Amino acid sequence: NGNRDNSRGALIVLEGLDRSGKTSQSTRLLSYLEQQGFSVESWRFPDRSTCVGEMISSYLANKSQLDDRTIHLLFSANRWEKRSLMEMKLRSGTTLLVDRYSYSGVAFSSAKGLDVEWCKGPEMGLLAPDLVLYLNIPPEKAAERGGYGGERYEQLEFQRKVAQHYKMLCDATWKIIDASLPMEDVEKQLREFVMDCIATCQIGKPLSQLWL
Ligand code: NYM
Repeated sequence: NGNRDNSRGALIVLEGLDRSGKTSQSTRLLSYLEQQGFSVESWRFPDRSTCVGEMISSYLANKSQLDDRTIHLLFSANRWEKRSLMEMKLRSGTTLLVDRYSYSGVAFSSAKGLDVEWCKGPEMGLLAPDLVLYLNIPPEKAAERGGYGGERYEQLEFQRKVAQHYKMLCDATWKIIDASLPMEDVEKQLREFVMDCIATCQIGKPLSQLWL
């Protein structure tokens, strides 16, 4: 880890609709990588532990109202407040598995009708992921999975729009995985992509920035 000059950890992001299985998969990946002896941490956005995160959490629980652009910028600020720690961890050789990132930011806000380019603006300059694992599931199927928790956005009609907006963000760092397959099959595919990605970062792939 971190001994060779440009060796670093990988920035790996999981994205997908609510109930697509991101959180379960990221837990499984974390323990797999730990068992393999990698230095790895599991992160998630929104990070509800900060002041900004508390505002977001209260908005999601419908305990406060904010206009669409304001909440968008708070989600973004919540990533910015973690950027330097993120960079430090990666450079010291720790791989980060991140449950949601800027793609959620843009997909959810633009699904409300905000302009996509406007939504991308505040994300520019955040660290670019080395790999985005998109857990692809039909919105109807996700809705059948044990129901939604009742937070804002957790409604079938809206999730359908989010799915369309996610698709516009897909680039070369994305792997699209069929998340309606059994959990073990999904996990197996994720492991392969992740192991490849970690190896590339260990040999010194440079860190880059998002959407500049
Ligand atoms: N969400 C998440 C956004 O709208 N913008 C963002 O930038 C991020 C990171 O928050 N429905 C939405 C997507 C989810 C909700 O996420 C809470 P989670 O993973 O359920 O805690």
